[in-house]
Amino acid sequence: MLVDLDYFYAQAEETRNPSIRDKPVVVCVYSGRSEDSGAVSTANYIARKYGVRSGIPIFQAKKKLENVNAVFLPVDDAFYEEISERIMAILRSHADRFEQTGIDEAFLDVTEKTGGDFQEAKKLAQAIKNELKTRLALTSSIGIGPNKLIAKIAADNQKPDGLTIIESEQVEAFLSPLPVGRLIGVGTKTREKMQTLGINTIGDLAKYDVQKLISIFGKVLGVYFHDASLGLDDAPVQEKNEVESFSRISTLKEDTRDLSSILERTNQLCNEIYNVTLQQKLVFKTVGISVVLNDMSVHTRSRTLETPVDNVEVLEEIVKELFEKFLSETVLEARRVGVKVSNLVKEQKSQKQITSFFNATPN
Ligand code: DGT
Ligand code: CA
Ligand code: CA
Repeated sequence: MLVDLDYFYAQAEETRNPSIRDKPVVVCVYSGRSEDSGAVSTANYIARKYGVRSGIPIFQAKKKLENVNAVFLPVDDAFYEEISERIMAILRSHADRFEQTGIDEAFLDVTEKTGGDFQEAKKLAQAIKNELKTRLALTSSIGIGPNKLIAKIAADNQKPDGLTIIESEQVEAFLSPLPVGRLIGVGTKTREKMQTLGINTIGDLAKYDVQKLISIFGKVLGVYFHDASLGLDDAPVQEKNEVESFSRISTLKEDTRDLSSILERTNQLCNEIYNVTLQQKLVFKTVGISVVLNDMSVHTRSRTLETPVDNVEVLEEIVKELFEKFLSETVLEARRVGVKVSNLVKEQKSQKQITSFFNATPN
């Protein structure tokens, strides 16, 4: 199955401020050049009814939502990553094999635990949706199929809060009316090329002579397009052992610029993160902080070391230095503070911890 969270960044924002749930919510990447320059990252489904989509300019979204009580928010990556980690921990616990493919989506191979029974898989998917809902207040859409290709397309079939099951014998009927662009690997250019060949739907592609496809797109792609149009895919669900970072963020009891009250909180976050890396036998070279100030602006700072940190005191010390420096650059008060470690490597005994600390270079 493929599990994909609905309108992820905007829904994450709704969980920390439920009062915006019944309004259009638009999460934006502000470029900073002028007040409204930048693009929409994502929007909730209420805003989508007004035509707001990922990637459109912010001023266009504002125009579409003129005279509507809409909420525009800046992206807060550290917060979404933290929620993503919690989602993935839940999903992983339900899978025989697990493969995260984006901040808000993952493949779960559940063949063994369901005995290959689609009805069992459906029950499991419903249980996963319920768990995400009760524990994290998030809705998701799940697609179940005989392979990854079908599961992914099935997950997009019904959104938000969808659950679509495509059994082997339903594959052909499911795929054939869909536009070719729904296949992974068929982007705008390929789609246009296929259109000139009279191929509009996946069914058209399935009927197209494979030798002709090969002569046009080359052997590898030609064969792939042909197989994909028939729903054939035998790629395994494979754990990618490359979690890129761990982060935690937390709202302070009150807005403050007092270093010791900030550190009291960040030291807790450091300990939580450190315990996770310890469990997974990982060490890290980059330490970052994030701060939301009382004007709601978001800031990040980081430092990369030459050798990995494998000691919580060193982590706390670097976080302290980053905050000291950051506070000297602003007159505002901090509202939320976060810690993030990245550049993860498998732990090797025999590190010179103190040296690694003195080798610290800012970035
Ligand atoms: P969905 O799955 O259709 O309900 O909506 P989303 O928002 O979850 O869309 P998805 O799964 O494609 O992307 C996950 C997150 O990635 C999304 O919440 C924000 C971010 N994202 C997606 N597309 C864009 C984009 O074009 N620009 C930027 N900056 N971020 C994007
Ligand atoms: Ca999504
Ligand atoms: Ca996604």
